[in-house]
Amino acid sequence: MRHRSWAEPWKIKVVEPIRMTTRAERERHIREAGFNTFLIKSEDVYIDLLTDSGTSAMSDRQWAGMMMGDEAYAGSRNYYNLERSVREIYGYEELIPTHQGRGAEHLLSKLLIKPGDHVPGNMYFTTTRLHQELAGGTFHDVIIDEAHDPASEHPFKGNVDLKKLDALVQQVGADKVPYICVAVTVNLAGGQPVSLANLRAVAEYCRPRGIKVMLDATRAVENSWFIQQREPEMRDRTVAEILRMTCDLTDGATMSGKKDSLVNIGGWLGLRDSAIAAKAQNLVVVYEGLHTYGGLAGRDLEAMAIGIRESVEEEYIRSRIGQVYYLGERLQEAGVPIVTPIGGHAVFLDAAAMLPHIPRDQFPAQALAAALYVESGVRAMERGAVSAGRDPVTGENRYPKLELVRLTIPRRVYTQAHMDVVTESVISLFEDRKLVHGLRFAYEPEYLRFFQARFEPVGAPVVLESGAHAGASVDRHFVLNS
Ligand code: PM9
Repeated sequence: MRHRSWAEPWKIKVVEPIRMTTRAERERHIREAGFNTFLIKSEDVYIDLLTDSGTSAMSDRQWAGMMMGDEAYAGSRNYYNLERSVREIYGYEELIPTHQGRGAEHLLSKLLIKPGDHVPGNMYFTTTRLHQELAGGTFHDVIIDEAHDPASEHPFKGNVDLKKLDALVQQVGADKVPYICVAVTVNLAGGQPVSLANLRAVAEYCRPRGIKVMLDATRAVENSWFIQQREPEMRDRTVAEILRMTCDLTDGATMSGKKDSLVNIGGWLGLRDSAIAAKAQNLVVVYEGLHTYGGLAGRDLEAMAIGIRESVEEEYIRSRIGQVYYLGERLQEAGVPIVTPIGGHAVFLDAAAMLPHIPRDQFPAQALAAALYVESGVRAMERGAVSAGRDPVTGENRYPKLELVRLTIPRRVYTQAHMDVVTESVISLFEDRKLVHGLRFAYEPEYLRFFQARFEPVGAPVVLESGAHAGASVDRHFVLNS
């Protein structure tokens, strides 16, 4: 059959202008930002691939819903609409809204973890692990080894290694393991999915031992699409059915609605156990707001209630991940080292493979993200040693096997032409990669350092001297001296 192109199942109604800067301007901006892309002003970014969190374009239905916000302090109708969406689509009876995902992680960690407990998970996530540690727990990575290998083609690189989980439980005792957190997909492994068979095996292992299974459902819709594509017996199931089957295996979930649910703000904690839910409803008023708004306006609750339903439409999810694949495949064709298989929300550049001349303690991924911005105005994010932070006991830097730069695709925001520009920008940087130099900390905050840290160049020059790039009119010869 002849190949037929696909297109997004929407057309554009409102546009937001973006502006290309000159290379000299970007050189100044990155320096002022301490070589941290989080500290660059959004108006100085051309194509913003920092994150897929809260960056989605909402639909006309969602915007219409925003006008139906019931801003009563208590019992807003939008809360009940959200409750209905979560019950029908995710299947959790008990809903505690929070301002975003980490609000739910905070509540869950405080409720279930006692000091001295151990919490296994399929690779760490920054905010998740921090809340577990702040509650007195110790995180243990029980993901399969393939997840730490950027070149492994394992179709479900997010899977839990049951042997690692069992070894931990044997070592510390099941009574010290309140729950396992299973993230679907696994962000820091490259947006890699977990199979339904694996999650079922985890649940079967945990249930008789009294260990709860908590889902990080942040990108569970995207995970469901991968299950549909890659798990043969799931081929004829809808994404919505697979999502529900996934959640049915778990005791609860934390959710950042800012990703899958196509909203700019919002999250929730979903539970089945009404006794734990009552405690969570009590705790949410301490940290977020009343249990029927959880730190959100009524209009935000409504946008999320609608976004949840839109997120499981087959044509939408196909085009969403299709766009990520479009970018990833163009980069692969050009020989740029990326994490494989391509993930659900982002293409991850393998900075360690691209910049072998930069030692790990000079943060190659941080340097690469800074260089990409200078090269092209494309903003990406470091996902390597800077994100991993320091070990809370030894104070030493943690060096995960993966040292990555994440090109994160916002949902329904950019076109294929933007992806082409990003492709050209990365290829151009790849050709000049030897000109990228390392960084060291100039300022290192205590918590989640990647957000606010500042860096300075090690030696000189730092980033690029030359190279073709998207802003063809700008000066192609510059040096950033330390
Ligand atoms: N993820 C991301 O860009 C935003 C903050 S970190 C730069 O990937 C998972 C799997 C996430 C996540 C946020 C959260 C926290 C929990 N789990 O940002 O608090 O990817 O809504 O969610 C980000 P909130």
